[in-house]
Formats: sequence, C-alpha cells, structure tokens
Amino acid sequence: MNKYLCSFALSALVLAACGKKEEAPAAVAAPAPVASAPAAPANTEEKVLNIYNWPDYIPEGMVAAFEKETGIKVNYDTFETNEALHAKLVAGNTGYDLVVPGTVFAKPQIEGGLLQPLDKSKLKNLGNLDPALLATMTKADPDNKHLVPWAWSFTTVGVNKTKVEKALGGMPMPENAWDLVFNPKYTAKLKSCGIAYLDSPTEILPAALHYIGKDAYSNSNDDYKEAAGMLAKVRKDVRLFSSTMIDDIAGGKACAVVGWAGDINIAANRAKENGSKDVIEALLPSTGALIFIDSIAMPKDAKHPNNAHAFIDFYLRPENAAQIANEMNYNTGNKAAVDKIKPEIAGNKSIFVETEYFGKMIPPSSFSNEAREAMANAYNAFKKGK
Ligand code: SPD
Repeated sequence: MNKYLCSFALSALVLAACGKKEEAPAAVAAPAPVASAPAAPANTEEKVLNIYNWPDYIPEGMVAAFEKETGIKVNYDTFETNEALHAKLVAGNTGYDLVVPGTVFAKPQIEGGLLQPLDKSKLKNLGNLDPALLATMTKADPDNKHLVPWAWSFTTVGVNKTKVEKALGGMPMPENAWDLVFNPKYTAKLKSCGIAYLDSPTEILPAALHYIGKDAYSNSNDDYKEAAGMLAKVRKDVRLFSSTMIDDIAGGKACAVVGWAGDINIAANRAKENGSKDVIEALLPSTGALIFIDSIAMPKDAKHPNNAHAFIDFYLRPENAAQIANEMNYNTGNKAAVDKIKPEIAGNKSIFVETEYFGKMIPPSSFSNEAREAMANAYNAFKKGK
C-alpha cells in the first residue's frame, strides 16, 4: 500500500501496523503541532462568521464554545449535496465565510477561483494534521493552500440488518454488499422494507460505476450509459432519494441504503436512543467502498476572513477535532486528536477502517464539468424512471 495512504487510513489508531511513522512529504510545509492554544487575538472585523456545512456534521456545543471564547457570532446554515454548494459558489455572493466541499468538487472550485488561499500564518494548529491525508489532498489542492480537512469517511451500503434478514426470507446475505442495493435479485426483496439512495448524481453514479467494474471516477459517456442501464433495472425497487437519511434509517423507512458510513453510524445510535433493538450497520463491501474527504475552505468573497481563520484554528485543536469522531462518527484528519478518540469509536471498523480493508477502498478523484453534466442527465433520467 502507498506509504502515505497507510497512515492516512488510520490517522492513525493502529499506525504501528503500517510500519514506521512516515515523514511529512516535502509539499506539505506545516508548522510543528501546538496543542490547545487559544484562538487568534481579537481583530478589527465585525464579530460575525457565516458558515455553510453539511447537516449533522458538527459536534454539539462547538459553535457555542467558539462564540463564547471569541465573542464572534456564528450564523450556521446547511446544504445537502456537493451540487447545491457548488451552484451557490458559482453564482457568487454566497454570503458565507466558510464552506465544506468534498475534495471531488473542491478541485474545480479551486481551479475556477471560487475559493481563496488560506493564510497559514493564522493557523498555528495546522501542524496537528496528518501529513499523509494532506498529501492525498494535493490531488485537489496542489500545495495544500486552500483546504483544511474537516472529516473523512466513505460512501457504502448501510443496512438495518434485522429488517434486511427478515425481508430476504432465508436468502443469505450477498458476499458483496453492493448487491443489496444494485442487484435486482436482492432489491426485489428489500423494496418491502425500503431502499434509499443518496440524492445526488455524483454520489450514485460513482458507486454504480464501481459496482459494474468501471472506474468510479470515469469521464466516459459509454461508462455512464452502462451504469444507467444497471440502475434502470432496480429503479422500481428504490423507495427514497434523500441526502439526510439518518432519520429514514433510524425511523424504519429504509432498511438498505447507499449512504455515508458516518451518517449510518449516527442512525444506528439514534435508533438505539429511540428504544429500537434493530441492528443497524455500515457495511464494508468486499469490492471496496468510496472514500470521501470533506474540507473546510473560504469562498473568494468571504467578508470575515480573520474570523474564518480563527474558527479553522479552533477546529484544529486536538480536543475539538476529536469530537468529530467521538460525537459525529466521522474520521478526523487530525493526528494530534488520535489519543482523544473514545475506545468504542476507535474500535468501530466502519469509522476507523483496518489497514487491510483500506487497501480495497477507492480514493477520491474528480470529474470534468462535462462529466458532471452528463452524470446529472443520466441520474435525472434514472430518477424519473426513463
Ligand atoms: N452528515 C454529514 C455528511 C457529510 C457528507 N459529505 C459527503 C460527501 C461525499 N461525497
């Protein structure tokens, strides 16, 4: 396995399994880690910060703690898909100081000048980040100038195992979990307890491409046609399209989903809190799952850049970064946070995947603008059932 990916894989709870600790690649010039330093001193900016993030993606109390410490009032809005955030950035005048794109979209956003470089002199906790993850992110952000990792996880199949086993009625679970959501032999049975897909072309097409043995980040129209052909066969069995499906899984509307491992784990916890005894799990398909890295970045027209840097640096403190894993079930790219992760989270293989499985996973890449448009067309036709 690539030596950098190896330590990124575990960020690095079982780093020992990957051999000796790697040195940071030359491209990543990060200052030495500084634990728990206070946020940057007060600045002359208006004390406001406008953040645009995904739902269920910030530990409870983090915004309040930042506001209390800095006196900066945070306005916090959410979006549900990379497409929605991208459209806002392209339209301009977003009104936001910080946004959280996936690296798949951040690459064209950086190339298009929609995001501005960060001032690393204001990020004294930057050295807490895992150099291996930063090295991986250079595919999207060549000199790590624009993006700081927020969290990472993977797109996979999630199940309410209790309901799925019942609906399969004695048919064994498939070896490859993707069959549960893409193979009519299984979907025909699981439609009774509910199949849900993420509602986004750039979530579903890559998973479908991967399932049919193509490059998940293919830019080929022929590949999209083949993936659309496969999807068309299961369309009638898909009950829901949703990008905030935590409650759909936890509340019993969906028993098999194409979703994000972090959210599937949140759904499992929520179901338990609601008194359910059902077993809900993010599966590790035998052919691999699709890694994504979400990163925090500043739109080109951010009005409060100093406050934005203060928030990023606050998030980079180990005790704050650890909460994204402990509370939200997402993997942090913050190496200094590793010893603050709770044992039950560290031991959850669908949050901190083991080295062997990490080797099977599909790293993120990106699409051309034309490819995104073609995927959107294929996806919309699929949804309409054409
Ligand atoms: N609940 C937060 C989910 C964040 C998911 N970002 C996913 C991007 C995947 N391409």
